[in-house]
Parts: sequence; structure tokens; C-alpha cells
Amino acid sequence: MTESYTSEQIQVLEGLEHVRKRPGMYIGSTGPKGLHHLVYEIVDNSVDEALAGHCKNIQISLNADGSVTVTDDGRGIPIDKHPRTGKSTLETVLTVLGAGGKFGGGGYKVSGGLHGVGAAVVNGLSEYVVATVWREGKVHVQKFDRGIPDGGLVVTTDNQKRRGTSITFKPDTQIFTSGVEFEYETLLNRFRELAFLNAGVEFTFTDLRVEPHRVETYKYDGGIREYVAYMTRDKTPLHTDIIYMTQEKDNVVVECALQWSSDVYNDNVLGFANNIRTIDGGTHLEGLKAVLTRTFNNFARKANKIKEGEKNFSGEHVREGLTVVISVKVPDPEFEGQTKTKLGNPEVRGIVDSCVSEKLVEYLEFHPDVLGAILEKAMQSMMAEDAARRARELVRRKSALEFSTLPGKLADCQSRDPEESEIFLVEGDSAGGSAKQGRDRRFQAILPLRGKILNIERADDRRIYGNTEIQAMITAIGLGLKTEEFDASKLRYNKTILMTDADVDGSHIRTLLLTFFYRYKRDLVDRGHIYIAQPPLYKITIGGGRNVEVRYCFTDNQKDTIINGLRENQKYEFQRFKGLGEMQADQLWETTMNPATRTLRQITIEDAAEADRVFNVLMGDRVEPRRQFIETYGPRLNMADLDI
Ligand code: 0RA
Repeated sequence: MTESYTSEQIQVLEGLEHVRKRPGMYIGSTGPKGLHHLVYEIVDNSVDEALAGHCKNIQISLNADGSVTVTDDGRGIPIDKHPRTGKSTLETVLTVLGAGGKFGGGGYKVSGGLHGVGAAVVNGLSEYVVATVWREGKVHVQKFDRGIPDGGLVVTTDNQKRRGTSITFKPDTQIFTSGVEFEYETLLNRFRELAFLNAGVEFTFTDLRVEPHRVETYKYDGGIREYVAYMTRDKTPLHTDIIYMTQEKDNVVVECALQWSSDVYNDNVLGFANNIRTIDGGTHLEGLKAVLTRTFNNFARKANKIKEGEKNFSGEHVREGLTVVISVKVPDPEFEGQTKTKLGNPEVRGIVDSCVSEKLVEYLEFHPDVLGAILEKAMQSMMAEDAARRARELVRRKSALEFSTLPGKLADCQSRDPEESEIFLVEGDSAGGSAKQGRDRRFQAILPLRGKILNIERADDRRIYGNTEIQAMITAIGLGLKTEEFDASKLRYNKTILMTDADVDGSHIRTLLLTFFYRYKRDLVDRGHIYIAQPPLYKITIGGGRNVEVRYCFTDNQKDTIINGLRENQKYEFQRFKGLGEMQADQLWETTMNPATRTLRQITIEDAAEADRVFNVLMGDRVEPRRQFIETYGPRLNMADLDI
């Protein structure tokens, strides 16, 4: 093409070079998190278009060649000449850092924290990008090679006259050196969340890498109301309607859905700012908590349920049994904290307070029965607290001693740096033995768990702390008491890895453990410290003598593919692992424990909530959901195993 570079082109090249040199600065890491982040980045642009009211459908597909395609039916990224760069807006958005955030003007960008770095960053970190825009009866296509335009816009007529944008990108293996494999479940969870948060927008997610292709579609016309309904679907409601409000004030949109359940004794508060889950809280949650506490105390005083001289409800009393989703959209969000998941904008506190207050008071005045039921629950919570405190104090004095020493059966690692250390929770002594032999003792600890883990729901605090298995976990991991706030600096390992057999019993134990973590220290799950090890199901030994080749399979599909791919008459031996205990130490290391070769599944809060739900359904008092569950999934769980 041309001879010399313009200053704009030089800036573009320098920008992309910096992105490729320091990807962590833009996407956090080049590990799986950063890799998945690329998809969110592109999807967020389409979500912005949906928030602006121009797009209803977003399709995401994982393609067979490892690329991802995100297609929407919005207005299409403009292809006219951009005033600053002299290139099309499309090319500008894909090559100029920070250009994406500016286009469109107004509206709410889903940008914040690590998000919002824009399509140019994804382009810079991709082996190739193909951008397609359908607009004004034409199809416009442009390709990019590691961020650099590979030719100009190619324009053809579009007989279908469709509208929209499609971006295909293939993450660059030169950048993502630890792997470029997307995990369907991880992405699916995020798309479900986005579907709940953006009422009426349909997300279709297809995996073209597997046969048969997998497709899931999410669309919730009820938005966060359906989110709350989904989370409380197996609980007993204290009131039938989900209380919902949405209001805009000073350009901040507040949306909130609440429901109390009678058979729940903690709270479940999910906060979002610009579609980002704010696990570290922030001003929107402070505003919400303040208004709830104040409102119910005012009503309780007015109804003389709390009399003069008596103390107020605390926030915890009022929120007992509450499931709430609050989602705010802020024009200029400030995200704070190490993980950028805490909303900082001070003005949001008051805006949430006044928006929620107005509608909540109105709702409660019109629904005195709901008000009465919530006040009654708060009252019981307050009374229960006094009794619980006395029990806890007893336990605390006793446990201070017991908790000070590490459990005897813990095979600890040598490292004292939690950042690099991990602990495997292994069921049974024989598996524990293999794990101890197979591990790298420098940074891997093993805690064998024997017997059935306590059903924490029915147990009071004294029994929890008295259970040796649970006590061992609490002390080894460094969880502290249930009522203490999560303290990351006390954690002894950055990763807690559940290593159970790949069978039904293994999955029972996993459900119990996840439920334990979910209820005892939800922060541990929320902050991504819990993982599940993936042991292989089969070993196939192909050939013999010097040319022997060993393949491990983690799914039936993999096994079938390998066996079907063998040459005729090729000899092979086939072994099915019935449990971890059957594996030799070196096999266990190689397939399941060695960080270089293993696959770990990081547990999300949705996974843990699902475990909690399964647990509730199977153990809870309500017969109907249990019957339905067993009809759907078959009587796979043997209740007798569960020590309840
Ligand atoms: C700004 C203006 C216009 C479209 C978009 C942004 C847009 C961006 C993306 C990114 C992914 N999908 C998108 N869809 C639309 C168009 C303004 C106009 O047509 O007048």
C-alpha cells in the first residue's frame, strides 16, 4: 500500500504493541480469566446497543477453529468516516484504544473495572478478527491480523437488508500461552446473568466445537424479578409477589427486586453496577441496606412492635430470609478495590436510598399483611440472636483452644505463601494416600476427609464446631468462625480443591462440601477460591512394547473418539477408574494434580447456589420439590449416606 505512516497510524501501532506487550494491564491476566474476558468485552458492546434500545438478540458461538462469534441485531457499528482518524468508525473502534467507549455518546456503557477496555484490545490480542456490519442494505466486512487491518472494508449488497454487527475473533496463542480453550459453562453462567439483568434481550449461546452442537437460549421478560424468582424457587415464600421497583434519578437508573422466604435464615444480596457483579459491595448496597433497616424500624415503631426504650432491629434482623437483586446503571462508574468490584460513586448511596424508600413504603402501606409477616420474621430473628450469642460465646471460648492447632491428618505443604499454595480435600483414606504420594509437597497440601460430612443446615453452631471433619477443614483452610467476617489474609491456601470420585458418591460429597462452603463462608466461593479437580474416567493404553501410548479420558465422548479413531487391528487396553484410590500416585499426579496438565473447574457462586438448592430439595421439609427432583433426576442420591 502506501509509503509512509501517518501519525495516527503510528499511534495505532504503538497502542496495539503496548496491548500485546502488557496484556495484563488491559484484561487482568493471560490465564483463563483474561481469555474469557475477551468474550465479555465484545458481548458488552452488543449489550450496550441493547440498553440503548436498538437490539433484541445477541448470539454467541464458540466455533470449531477456536474462534468466537458475537452477533447482534443492533444498528450496526457505523462505517462512515471517523472525523479524527479519517478511517471508518468500524476500523477506528477496532484499532484505536479507548475509541469504543466514546462512540454513540450518552447512554450507559457497561464499562467499569476491567470491562470497557474495548474491542481494540480484543483485536490486538487475537490472531485474527473478522468484523461484519449489516447496514443500509449492504454488508461491510473487514479483516484484521493481530490487530492490523488486513485490507480495507469490503462492501457487497445485502438482499436480506438485515441490520447488525458480528465480530469473530480468535484469541492469539502467542499471548494466551496457558491455553485458549473456552469453558462453555463459565460463559453460559455469565450470559444467563446478563439475560436476567437486561430484561427482554435474548441471548443464544452455541457450542459448535462438540457434536452434537450445544445450544442454550436465555431471555427473561421479567428481568431481575425472574432472577429473584429463580433463586427462591425452592424456598417457602413469606409473601407471594416479588417486590419490584425501578426509577431513574440524576441519570442513575436503580432497579431492585426483593422477596423474603420463611424457611431461610440468612440473606442473599446480589448487587450489580452496569451489569457487573459487585462482590465487594459499594454505595448501592450501602444505600439499600440503610433504607431497609430504617423503613422496617419506622414501621415497627409506628405499629408499636418495638416500644419506647427497646432497641431497634439491626440490618441482619430485617434482612433475614431476604433474597434481593439490586442493579444500578451509572453513567460514570467508579470501581474500587483490588478486584475492581466495589462501586465507589458516593452519589449512588442517596439515590438508591430515595428510589427504594419511596416505592417500598408505598408497597408496604398497601400490603399490610406482607409488612406484618416481615416484621414478625425480623422480631424472631432478633430473639434468636440473643440465644445464639450465648451459645456462640460458649463455643468460642472452647474453640479458641481447639482451633489453634492444625488437624493431625493434614499433610501440609512446605510453602507458607498462600498465594502459591493449594489444599486438596480428598474423600477416603485410600485416595488420600495416593494423593499424598502423588502431590508436589512444596505447595500442595492434602486433607483426607472420612465419613459423612455434617449436614450443616440442621446442626446448631455447637454441633458444627464439634464435628471433626468440619473442624479440620475450618482450621486447615483458615476460615475462622462462621460469624466472623471473611478475612482473606487468614487463608492458608489460595486454592481449595475438592477431589472426589467421578461417581455418584463423589458427587454427593461434593454437594455436601459445596453447601458447607456456601453457607459457612460464602465469600470463599464468591472470590473464586474453590475448585473441583477433574480426575479421568478411563485410561487407554494403545500399542505395546516401546511404542506404547497412554491416553486418559475425562468423558465418555473422549473415550469413544479415541477408540473409534484407532486403526483396525490396533491393540489397546482399556481401564475404567472406579475411584481415585485405584489410581497410582503418579497417574493421579499426571492427570489430576499437576498444574501443567490438569484441568480444574473453578466453582462459581451459581454452582454453589445450585448445590445448596439440590441439598435443600433433598433434605428440606417440603415434599413436593423433592418428589419432582427425584422424578426428574432419578433416585440417584441415597439418603442414608448423608448422615442426617
Ligand atoms: C454507536 C452508534 C451506532 C451504532 C453503534 C454505536 C453500535 C456499536 C456496536 C458494537 C457492537 N454492536 C454494536 N451495534 C451498534 C449507530 C448510530 C446510527 O446508526 O445512527
